[in-house]
Amino acid sequence: MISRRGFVLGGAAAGTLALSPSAAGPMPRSLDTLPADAPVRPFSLLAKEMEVPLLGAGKPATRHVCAYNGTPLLRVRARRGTRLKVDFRNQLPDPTTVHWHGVRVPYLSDGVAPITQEPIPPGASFAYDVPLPDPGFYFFHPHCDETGQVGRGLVALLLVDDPAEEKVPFDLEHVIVVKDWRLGEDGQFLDMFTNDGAATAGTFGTVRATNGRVLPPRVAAPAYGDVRVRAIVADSTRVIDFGCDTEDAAILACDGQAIPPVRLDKVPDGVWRMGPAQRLDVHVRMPGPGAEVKIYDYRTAEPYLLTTLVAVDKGKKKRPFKPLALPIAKEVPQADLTRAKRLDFLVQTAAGAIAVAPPLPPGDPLAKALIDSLCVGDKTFWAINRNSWGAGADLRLPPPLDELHDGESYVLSIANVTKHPHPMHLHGHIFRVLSSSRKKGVPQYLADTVLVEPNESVEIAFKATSGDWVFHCHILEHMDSGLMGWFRIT
Ligand SMILES: [Cu+2]
Repeated sequence: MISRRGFVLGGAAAGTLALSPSAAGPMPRSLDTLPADAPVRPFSLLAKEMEVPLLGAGKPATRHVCAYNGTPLLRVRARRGTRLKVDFRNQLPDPTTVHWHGVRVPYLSDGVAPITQEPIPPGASFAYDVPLPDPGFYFFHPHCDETGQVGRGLVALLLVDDPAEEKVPFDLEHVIVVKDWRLGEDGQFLDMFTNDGAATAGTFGTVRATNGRVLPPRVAAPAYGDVRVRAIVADSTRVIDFGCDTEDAAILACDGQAIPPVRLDKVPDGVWRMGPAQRLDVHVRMPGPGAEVKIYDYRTAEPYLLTTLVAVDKGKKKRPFKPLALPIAKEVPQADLTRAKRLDFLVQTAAGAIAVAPPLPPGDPLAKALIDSLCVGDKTFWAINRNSWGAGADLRLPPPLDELHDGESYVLSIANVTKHPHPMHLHGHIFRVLSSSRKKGVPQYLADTVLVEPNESVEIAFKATSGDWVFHCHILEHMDSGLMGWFRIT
């Protein structure tokens, strides 16, 4: 089998040159985002399967949970301005890569197979150069069989601290990772990709969980104290309406990028809608001793409890609520809107089966192995401006959505003409969400992922950085069934 797969990989490299991004002309320069003398932190990272009692004690443990460094939903902290020198080893039974979501890395460290690197085979290693120029709340995950590996838990948080934040006097930080598990009654994983799901809102987990556990956390916090709640939707499918049952709460950052605080009760419906990959920092002021603050996902018919904060007397006195602002980072390149070029993109359903280029029929086991080894799905349901990411036996890389220029400013208009929301993620950039055709009264904010709802169009602006960068939906089955394109920026 190994030699057969080896043959397939070799055949792919030799036979389908159109898959290589170099077919689109000379590769762009991979630009560093920190000075060469920035402090370096060596970081060993290992991806491996393990057995974890996801359903709790007394229930069957789940096999084939994927984790980094032996810890499902691992948390990594680093200081802004540090360079992570990542020594990554793949001990999974399948190829993988590591993508540093939201981090402005040189594009050759972006982890997108087959655009920026080949998939890392089982047993192999890869060195990632990960400068951390901006403070924020990031995460990392594979960009190869993403639906399957992320679905089985291969996600880690990356919290990049700014020394200036240490002066903001929070009493407690609480992280909420929204990620369901897709398990059968025997506690074992079900298929993550289903045709019905991929063609609609995505395939949901069967068990809801917060921070990997079925029981929502109950956390003690000082009465009248200030809690920094940091929420991430690490699920492949679920969209939530983040909210809480106190009026003393304010949004401080979106996707880890600070904004002037916005009281949660001042945004429409008092909730912040977040799709897969989106993050939110919220300041919650605790009530008096013994009282509780409940944080919910209000999107489901019955609000789903994400966390209970329990106020414990620590001698703090009651005082009026005033949101604690986070320092606003200055390093993120900003678009010049007076000179920005406008580009229009339509997120749509695929017109139908696309032409199959290479000669292997889809049922052929070699074609299946080829697909597995090259990190593409085998169905096409979605498209951007009529282009679908290569799927099935169609291993051609689509042409770039556009060729942009390093240092120039762009406004992207993204219109969703499908019946489902799509959280659209642009790699390598932190963009400004300028406006929405549907959400009024929402301030502009910086982000790396923006939720575009049915019949909505949003405008985002960014200053382009050299590289080959993908732009895709973060409902992972949508991405795996066509909803991805790429920009070549030179
Ligand atoms: Cu989508």
